Amino acid sequence: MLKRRQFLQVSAVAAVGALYPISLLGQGRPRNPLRIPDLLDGERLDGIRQYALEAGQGRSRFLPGLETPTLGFNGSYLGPTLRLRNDEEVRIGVHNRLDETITVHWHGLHLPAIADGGPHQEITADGRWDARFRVNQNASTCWYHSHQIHKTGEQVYRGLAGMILLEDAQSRALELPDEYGVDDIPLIIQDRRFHSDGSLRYVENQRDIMMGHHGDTMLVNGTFDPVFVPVTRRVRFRVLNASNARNYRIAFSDGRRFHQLACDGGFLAEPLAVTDVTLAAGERCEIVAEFSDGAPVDLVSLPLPDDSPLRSRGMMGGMMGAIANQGFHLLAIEPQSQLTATPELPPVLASVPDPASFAVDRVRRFELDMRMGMMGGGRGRGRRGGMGGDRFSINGRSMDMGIINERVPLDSTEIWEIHNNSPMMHPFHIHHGQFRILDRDGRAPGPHERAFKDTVIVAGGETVRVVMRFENYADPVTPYMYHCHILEHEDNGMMGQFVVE
Ligand SMILES: [Cu+2]
Repeated sequence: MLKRRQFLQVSAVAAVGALYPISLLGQGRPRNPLRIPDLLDGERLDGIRQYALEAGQGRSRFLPGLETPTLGFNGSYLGPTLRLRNDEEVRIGVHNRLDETITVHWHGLHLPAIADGGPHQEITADGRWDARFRVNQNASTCWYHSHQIHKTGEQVYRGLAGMILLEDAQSRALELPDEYGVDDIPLIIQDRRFHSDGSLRYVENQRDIMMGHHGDTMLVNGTFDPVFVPVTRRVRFRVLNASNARNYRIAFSDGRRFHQLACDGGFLAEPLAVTDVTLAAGERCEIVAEFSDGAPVDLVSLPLPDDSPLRSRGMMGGMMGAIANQGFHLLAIEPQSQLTATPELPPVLASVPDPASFAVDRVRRFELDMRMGMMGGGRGRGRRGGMGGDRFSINGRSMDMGIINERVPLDSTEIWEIHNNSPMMHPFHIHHGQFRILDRDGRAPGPHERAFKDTVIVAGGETVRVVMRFENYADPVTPYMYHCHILEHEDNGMMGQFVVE
């Protein structure tokens, strides 16, 4: 059970930090029904399942009485949920109706580099781009978002993101809640900052870059102060941290237990009973919660524990402590009076191979650095100097579109040893596919992350080893990316490129 102190922190801190004090939320006035993004199933044409996305500008109503200029796919904010099926050929056509260049990256998908939607697959203003690939991986919850060089943070912040549900034979065979929008619910969690006229505030000072841009107002699926009404006893939530920088510690306000089914890249071996789950930027999880008692409850984000490895160290820890201490209400849940029965969770979800059994061809090391400027810290390792220069780097280099940093042989298995030289955590994301976590500073990963992942938390000072198979798609010219998923860090250089050849 959660400690009483934690609940007090949730309400106290949220009241201070939020644009609309938490005490006013949901008290005697209607909340906003949780928006459910449209489900895009595609249309089969000549054996290819075709999807169409159109990026455009819009105006969104988030806050009472205010309009916010936003970006979206097929709508004013965020995009439809794409449902993909394993082994199907797909074509996703993207039309960029904006007056700026974007890209659309399929985060978590294993596909050819040319279809990845990274910074090299630019879609200029009014341009079109087709991603063609064969779906080739386990059932999972992935997402798509802009990956435009130096602009990813801003474009995602304004709305260029959406969810992807990947099905396979295994996921269809399991008796899990899977009726989209009814008992299988996407939760795209984002924090935003607003001007008094309703427009979005983005990166206002160097701190927003250094710590990553954090907001004081929560949106779930682009809904402010949302309420969800369960009609079934069990509900599966697919939780995506689509925030630019913020870590969440997701829990229920009454401390109830729930089950985690999956992390980024697919199912855990069996459902894991937990009372909270932590998600860094870019990470996903699937959870199932019970509402049989019919009692209303809130989904919240709790302050990080005092000893959390996600807390920054040293001077950075002092600066970021206020953020780590924040708690937020995310979603009010008010079950309908009559709830439809749903089957018990299956005891076994998937067969998940032991990462220690992988035959490894090579170990590569990646060192993450952020230079603190006037604040001190970091280590000088051959970077170019100057304010606003290479403050964020991997192996001493900031992202350079013209440099391939690593060349990985096709059909090889590698350990990537990621060492964080900086005092704050970074969620490290690798394109091309899914990996397993071998260990953290030599210790086994937690039970919640013993499945396929594409984004891994690397705490300040920590060394995390992941093992990944590089296969199926060789292209000596077009690179995949690896980077920090705090988007302001990515945009400012904590990113590198590799080819599989
Ligand atoms: Cu970072």
